[in-house]
Amino acid sequence: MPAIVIVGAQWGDEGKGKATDHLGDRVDYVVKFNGGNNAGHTVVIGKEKFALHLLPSGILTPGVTPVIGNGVVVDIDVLFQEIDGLEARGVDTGRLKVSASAHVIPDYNRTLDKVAERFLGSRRIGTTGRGIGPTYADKMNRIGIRVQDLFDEKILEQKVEGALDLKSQVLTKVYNRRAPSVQQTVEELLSNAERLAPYVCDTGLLLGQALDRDETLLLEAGQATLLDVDHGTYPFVTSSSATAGGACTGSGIPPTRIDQVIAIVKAYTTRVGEGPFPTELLDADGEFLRNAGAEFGTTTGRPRRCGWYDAVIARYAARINGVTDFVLTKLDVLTGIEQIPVCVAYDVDGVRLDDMPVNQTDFHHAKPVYEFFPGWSEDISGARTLEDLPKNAQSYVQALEEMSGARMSVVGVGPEREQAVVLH
Ligand code: 2SA
Ligand code: GDP
Ligand code: MG
Repeated sequence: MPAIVIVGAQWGDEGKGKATDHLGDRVDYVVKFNGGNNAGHTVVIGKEKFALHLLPSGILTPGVTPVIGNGVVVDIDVLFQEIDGLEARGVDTGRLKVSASAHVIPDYNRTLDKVAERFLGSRRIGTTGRGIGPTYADKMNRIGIRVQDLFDEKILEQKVEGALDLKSQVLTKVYNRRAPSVQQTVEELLSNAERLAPYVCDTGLLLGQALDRDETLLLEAGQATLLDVDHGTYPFVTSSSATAGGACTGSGIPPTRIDQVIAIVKAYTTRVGEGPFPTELLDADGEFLRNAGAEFGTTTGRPRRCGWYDAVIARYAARINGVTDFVLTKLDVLTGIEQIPVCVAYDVDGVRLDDMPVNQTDFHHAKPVYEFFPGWSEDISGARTLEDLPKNAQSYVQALEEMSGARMSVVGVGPEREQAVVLH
């Protein structure tokens, strides 16, 4: 059986962690294929709340093998902080596998991320400051440090020297910061290498063999479609491939082995960081969504920008990712709103567009064309079947399905594992 991909359809924080955890007991491997500890996935199990950053959400399911794929960038200190935190709460993390080809985040890249943002001023991206962008830049620039380099000190020294030859100039001449010495960086990277060694392997081979044995893989994206470096709202994106295509390059699984692509989409929209957001609400409605949906960054605590559901974006995500199923989350947050606006198209300087504009400037000018749907006031957090939902909530889900380009298979009605209506 299959390889299933889970992606975010919007700008992240759609509830991918909960969805991955929900599928956890039906899969053998959960693979994180992009991003790093910029991600924040919240999983609520009974009274316990877990915030995962670098570890795949499957770490919480006994029997599942969690895998950090080659497409991930790894902050080794954060990795062990997370492992220690989970172990202290009784979670067994011993099955974790880490790709030998994943890149590591040296301290100089955290510094560069933060100072570059300050330097950019009003043109900043609003990054999480975790060194993600500079580390992917190094990967593409072929001066990155990989997990496997930590196990050969001579090679590591050569690679750090090569990287610092270029990066020291930027740190000192452009940003007026002190550059670390080669030895300092080597020591920093080696400090946890011995502890890391037992987790490291050829994860592509491991996953390929698992597929040959008919085992099930869940490939879990960090961030989301509109934060993807190719398909997102560039330059206001993260620096990795967060769409379904990235699941292949970031894990070593070929496209022909992917059977299902599930996109997680919120019943409204949020974004954290800078960049265009056509349905953003800067009024009391936005405040209502932020409070009712507890929309604050899982990693940085930043308040998330909130707006209505955008069907243009959902259709785009369906197309780019080849979505087979949507999981619609946080429907419960809309309870109590009399008329729910949904963006069905954009008005760009007087022209109606049903698809994402090709040009970024047009996207900055896009004004939402709204249709309105009657709301409901009943508490829906206990609903488990479609019939348990009020008629207007059923119609809202149906309308979103019709305009979003794929079927809605699950509807989330609360943060807990079992708070979901399964439709297919
Ligand atoms: P980066 O740090 O280079 O990846 O930032 C680039 C952009 O990507 C956005 N980004 C995110 N957006 C939503 N959620 C993310 N994870 C955390 C969460 C965020 C947090 O789950 O809440 O805690 O603030 C995430 N990670 C990156 C980022 O805001 C920039 O717009
Ligand atoms: P991710 O990055 O996509 O995994 O999402 P986050 O964990 O950053 O943010 C999603 C938040 O919504 C988390 O706090 C989840 O516990 C919560 N959540 C997920 N699904 C639902 C739902 O259906 N209803 C409500 N009220 N909260 C949900
Ligand atoms: Mg998140």
